[in-house]
Amino acid sequence: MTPDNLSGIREASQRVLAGDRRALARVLTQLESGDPIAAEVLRAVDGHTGTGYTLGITGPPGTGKSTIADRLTEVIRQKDKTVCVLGVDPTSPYSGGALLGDRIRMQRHYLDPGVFIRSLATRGQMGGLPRIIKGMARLLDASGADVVLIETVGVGQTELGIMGVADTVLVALNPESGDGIQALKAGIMEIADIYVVNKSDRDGANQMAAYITAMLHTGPTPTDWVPPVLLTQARTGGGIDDLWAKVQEHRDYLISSGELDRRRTERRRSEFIETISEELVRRLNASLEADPGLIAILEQVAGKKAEPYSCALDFLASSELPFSRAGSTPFTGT
Ligand SMILES: Nc1nc2c(ncn2[C@@H]2O[C@H](COP(=O)(O)OP(=O)(O)O)[C@@H](O)[C@H]2O)c(=O)[nH]1
Ligand SMILES: [Mg+2]
Repeated sequence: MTPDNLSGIREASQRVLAGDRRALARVLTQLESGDPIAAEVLRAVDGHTGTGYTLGITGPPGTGKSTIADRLTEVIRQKDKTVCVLGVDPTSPYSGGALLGDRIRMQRHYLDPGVFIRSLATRGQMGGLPRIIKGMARLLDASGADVVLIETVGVGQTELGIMGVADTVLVALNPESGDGIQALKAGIMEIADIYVVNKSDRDGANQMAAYITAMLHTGPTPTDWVPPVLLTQARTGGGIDDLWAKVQEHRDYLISSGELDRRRTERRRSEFIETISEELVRRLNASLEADPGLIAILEQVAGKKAEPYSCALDFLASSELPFSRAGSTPFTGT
């Protein structure tokens, strides 16, 4: 880092901590693009994180997650708390932009200095949330957000990632949804702290809620918190006050049981490990294209001049990774 960079980092960090939205937006962009400046800002603001509360909203497409986020924002603002909304949508075709519908809906909050909205298109990234969401949420927290709302779309396994970011996870489903049943079967059960049957103006809302409740009672309940099932009509705002009250209740439960600290501690551990493994894969892929030595080995392996498994282990042993030598017994697949 040059002295220029250092003073830039200091200034950016101070601005983020002061809640400067433009500085915040810039650092988020830097984080997205892998700019090392963002890592330094995260380092600088780390001691100022932990006061914000992170709420994840997930569920199948079209269930009303954005509408719920919009309504919750309204309720939270009425309580004079500040909100940051992070929308994560892998299908969004706009680079770094929101789905048009979301933008229009959230428009009324754009002029409110107590609301910061950001969306993230995860172009083609499969298997869960992009890891940098965690850093983003921490930046928003450091900037003074009382609540960080994160909307993610999907069902089942791809949504498990939200557990790694949010303190409380809401799962939104709809009455008539076969997709709801699918979601439940696909393992979304394990991630919900609160269920929301939205569009309860439609037929079958009570049945859907009863179905979820029944499923909950057959499944294992590993903690004292039994996820409640709430009915909402996000389009008109119905049930949103109750939903926010439940979120508070869950938060209180997490705090009094020590679970909030446990979740957050685990989140930091896994972010560290995930970052290393993701970075290693990224660097490996870069080397596969640029490192003549590695390219030569790869050709030998491909051309049956060398054996892939033993060669991979040899390569690891000869590379400069700190954990590539002693004691690194290879995974044997058993
Ligand atoms: N009937 C009804 N429609 C709703 C309700 N909440 C949201 N919607 C509509 O459902 C559609 C999808 O909502 P959206 O929030 O974009 O869903 P998302 O894809 O889960 O974010 C929109 O047309 C909303 O207006 C509701 O309570 N009742
Ligand atoms: Mg949405």
